[in-house]
Amino acid sequence: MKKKSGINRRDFIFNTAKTSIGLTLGLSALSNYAMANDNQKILTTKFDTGFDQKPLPYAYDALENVIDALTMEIHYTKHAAGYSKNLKEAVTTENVPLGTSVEKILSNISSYSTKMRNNAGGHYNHEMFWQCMQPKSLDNKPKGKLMEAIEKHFTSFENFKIKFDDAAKTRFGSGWAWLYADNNHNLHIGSTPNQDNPLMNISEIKGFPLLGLDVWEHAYYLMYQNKRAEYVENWWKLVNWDYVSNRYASI
Ligand code: MN3
Repeated sequence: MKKKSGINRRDFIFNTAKTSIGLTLGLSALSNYAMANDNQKILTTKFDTGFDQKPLPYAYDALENVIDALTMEIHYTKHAAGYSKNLKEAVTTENVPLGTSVEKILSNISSYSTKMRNNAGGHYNHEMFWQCMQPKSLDNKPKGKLMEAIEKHFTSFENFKIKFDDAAKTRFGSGWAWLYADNNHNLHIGSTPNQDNPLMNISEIKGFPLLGLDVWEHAYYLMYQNKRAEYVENWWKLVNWDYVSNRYASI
């Protein structure tokens, strides 16, 4: 993986511009500007999320035995559809400039309403979640550079799964478990409450999400009831590692 170090000419010009803007607008404006631009680096990927739902990449019943068809249908057509609809409403009400991406909104989410936070997060998380899964395969493991990075950061794939499972099982109430990368491509595991995610400037964990697991009860309750751990364990059979690898390669 390429690492960026030192100050090149472009950074120098950019930082100089930042300083002049800081002098004009005052220090708090400077720190907001700097924060938005630090996040920007990691947001510029080919995985930009639109405001509308993309079609589900498989049938509702394609994940049966791990996630039942009715759960998938309600999850996609009711819960996730609601986040997309409410996000678009919030974008209109809060006069978000035309052309602003969902990612950009998330990176500056502290400037918006709770409605925006819940629904921009909800929409982004679900659009990613559907792609993170595929009909189950037998030997389901990451390959290549992603596997190397997982082994480097978590010792082994098994150890990585234990840590991720722990993040998913111990998230109290509703939320998400994440594998995410920081700007130096180091991998981390963590969880967020509700529909928050690591792209949000208010999140305790920050970075680019590579793999996300929905641990809201609506994601598993019909089949697993209170047994979240069983859902999490079964869910590994569905992970679309090619998609996760592509996200990793995009940063
Ligand atoms: Mn959900």
